[in-house]
Amino acid sequence: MSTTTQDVEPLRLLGLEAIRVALPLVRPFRTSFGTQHARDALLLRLLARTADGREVEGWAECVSDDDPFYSSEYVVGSQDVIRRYLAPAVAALPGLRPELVAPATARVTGHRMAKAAVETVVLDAFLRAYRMPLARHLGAVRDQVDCGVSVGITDTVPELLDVVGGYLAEGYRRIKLKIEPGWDVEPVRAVRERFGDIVLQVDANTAYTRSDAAHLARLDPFDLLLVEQPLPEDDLPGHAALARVMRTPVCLDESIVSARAAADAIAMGACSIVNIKPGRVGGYLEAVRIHDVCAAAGVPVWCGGMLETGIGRAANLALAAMPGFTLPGDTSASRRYYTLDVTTPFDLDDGRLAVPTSPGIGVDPLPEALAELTTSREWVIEPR
Ligand code: SMG
Ligand code: MG
Repeated sequence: MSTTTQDVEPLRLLGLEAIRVALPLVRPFRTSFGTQHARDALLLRLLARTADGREVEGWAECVSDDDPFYSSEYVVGSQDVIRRYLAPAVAALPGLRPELVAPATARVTGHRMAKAAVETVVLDAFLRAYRMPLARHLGAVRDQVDCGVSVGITDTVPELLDVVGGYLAEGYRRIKLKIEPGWDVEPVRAVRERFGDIVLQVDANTAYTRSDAAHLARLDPFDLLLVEQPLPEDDLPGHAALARVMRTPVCLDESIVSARAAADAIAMGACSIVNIKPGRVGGYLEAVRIHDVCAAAGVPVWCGGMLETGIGRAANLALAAMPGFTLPGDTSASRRYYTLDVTTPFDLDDGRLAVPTSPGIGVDPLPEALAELTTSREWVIEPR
């Protein structure tokens, strides 16, 4: 993996803009922690100058939600910590390089989604400056990736079957059902019975406790690919105990906040599969380290999703093209989320999305769409 940029000149920071965009979801997304109707997303736009005097732009998306329910981060807080702490720390660097961002911001505890956005906007500008696509920089081995889709909780089982049937007709290669206590064995049974041998998995978003182990083991007869994050984020021993009583492989999402967390979870038998979300772990550089830890341990990984706009989605597709990403991700087509996205939409082709090939993340916002969706713009570092 060539994830360092030591061999090229750093950039000089000219300005950093925080742009908030509001995107209504095509259908509400219900999980064990609530129902989302829209995304209030934070985009970052970096202006920088190369050593040889060229001006370059970088783009990134912060994946925090409106509310601190999936994680402790939320979009207003992310923008605030970027404004007060992260951007000034980066602006104080003598020169900008992606791998300097994490050390420069390490004094700030947590706020990984905000840190990821800041690191990614530097990474994007840097790779654009040197005309290197992110996928190639990360060591991608494929030019398209297998896509799954995450299906929210519905009011009734027939409604769920309609939604799943629609996604299968669109070509998705894997279905993930959100579950919670009271919505688990029956919907899984119904989907398995109706659609037969599809690739099927479930995600509980921490909704169960250790005492639910015997109940969760009732999912075993349905041959699920995995059960994602059944227990609280900080309960690795509980996941290890659950993995001993369930046949279904345990996959972790919320618990995996770093490469060290991944190594620990694997070593203690708390998971046998890992969902990698760059935002949750502080950025693409840490995501690559998690990929490498998992690959060394023979643990398959897949790319999670945070209802990203095309800006975040483009970068995730580059990550998902790395060799260890052997399972379909939550990298769904743009139209599964939004009727109008900030970039040219990503469309499914035979259940796959193409990995962008242009420099950096490989996509730009469409000016008209961006203007229509924007709710506020703020220079967190005034342009100079
Ligand atoms: O981007 O398709 C997507 C969403 C995938 O289910 C998804 N994400 O726990 O994995 C997860 C959830 C959390 C995010 S909901 C905002
Ligand atoms: Mg999850």
